Amino acid sequence: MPLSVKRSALWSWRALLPWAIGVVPLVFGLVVMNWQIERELRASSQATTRQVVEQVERILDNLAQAAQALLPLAGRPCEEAQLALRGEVTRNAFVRSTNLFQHDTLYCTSLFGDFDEPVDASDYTDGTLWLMDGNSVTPGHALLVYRTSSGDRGAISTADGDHLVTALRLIAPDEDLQLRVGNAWMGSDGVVHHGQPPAYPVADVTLGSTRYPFSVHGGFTAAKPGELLRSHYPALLSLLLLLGVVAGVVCRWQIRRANSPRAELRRALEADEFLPYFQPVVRKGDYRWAGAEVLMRWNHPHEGLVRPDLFIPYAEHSGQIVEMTRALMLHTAQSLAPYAALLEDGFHIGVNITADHCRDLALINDCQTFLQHFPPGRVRLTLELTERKLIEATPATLELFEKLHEMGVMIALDDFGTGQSSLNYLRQFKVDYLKIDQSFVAMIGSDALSQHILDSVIELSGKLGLGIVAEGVETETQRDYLARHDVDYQQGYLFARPMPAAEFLQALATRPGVARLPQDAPPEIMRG
Ligand code: G
Ligand code: MN
Repeated sequence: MPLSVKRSALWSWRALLPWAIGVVPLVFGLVVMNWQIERELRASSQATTRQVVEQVERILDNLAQAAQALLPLAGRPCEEAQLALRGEVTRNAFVRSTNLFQHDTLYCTSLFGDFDEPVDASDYTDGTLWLMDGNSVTPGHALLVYRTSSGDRGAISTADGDHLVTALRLIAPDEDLQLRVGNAWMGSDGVVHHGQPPAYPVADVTLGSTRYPFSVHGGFTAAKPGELLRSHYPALLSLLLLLGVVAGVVCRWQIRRANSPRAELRRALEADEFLPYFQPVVRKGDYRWAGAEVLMRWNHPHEGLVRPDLFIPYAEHSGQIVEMTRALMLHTAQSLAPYAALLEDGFHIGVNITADHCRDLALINDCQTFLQHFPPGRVRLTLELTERKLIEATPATLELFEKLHEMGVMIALDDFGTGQSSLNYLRQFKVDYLKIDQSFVAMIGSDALSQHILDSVIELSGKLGLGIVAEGVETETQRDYLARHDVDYQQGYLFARPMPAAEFLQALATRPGVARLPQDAPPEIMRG
């Protein structure tokens, strides 16, 4: 219901709110799912690092067992010990080679027997463990070396790097894992590096062994949570998307509903924003005020005073016009009744009524309530029915109009000449007045055909004994023409524009020649 020409901004909060509400479930869901995925990844990372630690400890248990068994042989001649060295290699699944050393020299190996190579205890973390990137037998191939000693003698056992790679790869194929020994580390590609290993962006976990000086480091790449989200939660994601759409649509619908003409009119009715304006109707001859037409105005909190043609069509369409008219009649009675003394006896009060209002006998009550505010005979209530939307002549409506007549309520056919009422219609409803539409009055002196219609209407009303009111009188030429043709009443800007109740009462009180002088009128309207 546009009440003014200004348009609301395209991207107002009303347009944006449904989108914002629609996005909420998705964002909220994504945050929760992301949190859930990170928790799962961390738990998985913790479990896999523990498994890898256990597997590497198992390998080292093999190495330690072999080395411990050989330790008593350290210092003995190689030919004496060689068979025992080979025996340990054969018995232990993970042991690739066994060696003996004395005085920092490796002097006996399971592969070559007698040997001569320096051994540096500082290569070993805690003197025990060394992650080598290769030796003379297999250069560039990782080796895990275990060392145990007693005094300056000791035994060394080695495990092939392939066992470590297998552990890293098989336990967690889709997780990145590293084995760290001192300054050296190895990824699942089997290459040994030195220095600080890279940290993992997601679920970075480091777990050290309690029994051997190594640790296992696990985690995931930054892309992992996104991959999981897409592969694990497609149904949940679609559900969230659907929820978002539903929430957005519901929100939009609610906003529309709250801003619908119906809701806005209901609010205005409850806030009592519909006011009566009064336009005097003057009598032929002396042009004194014989009555007034009540015209509805909407005192809108933001739009100011709104003209009825901008909202009456909506009110008629929604059926709210009946309640609005009822409120307007009450308002009118309440503002005029205290100053009833200012009105001549038989002062006409014209109220515009829509066809919907004539559906049942409630209109009788409304008229009674209105008239009860005034001393008997002080006002003549006239119901103005527009000729554009005629009331159907049913037994119920005919009964209604019969009753209205008995109460002394008059009927005026508004905008006469614009519709198509028949003589029969005028008779059936016992119409008292015809209000000639202002378009005909405007043609006085100019349009020959309209003037002919005007003359015919005046003549017809005379023959039918109907009173006649000319609307929209703006010039003295029009006024005088209508006076010459014996039109009973005139209404228009020439005499007065529609005005609020206070101004109307003020004018009534101060006009010269008002029949009844307002001795009994309260003083506030006499001022100004
Ligand atoms: O349809 P109905 O006759 O009830 O409405 C009267 C309408 O005519 C109101 O909108 C009122 O403001 C308007 N009106 C009253 N007098 C004049 C007038 O002299 N000239 C014009 N143009 N409009 C008028
Ligand atoms: Mn009217």
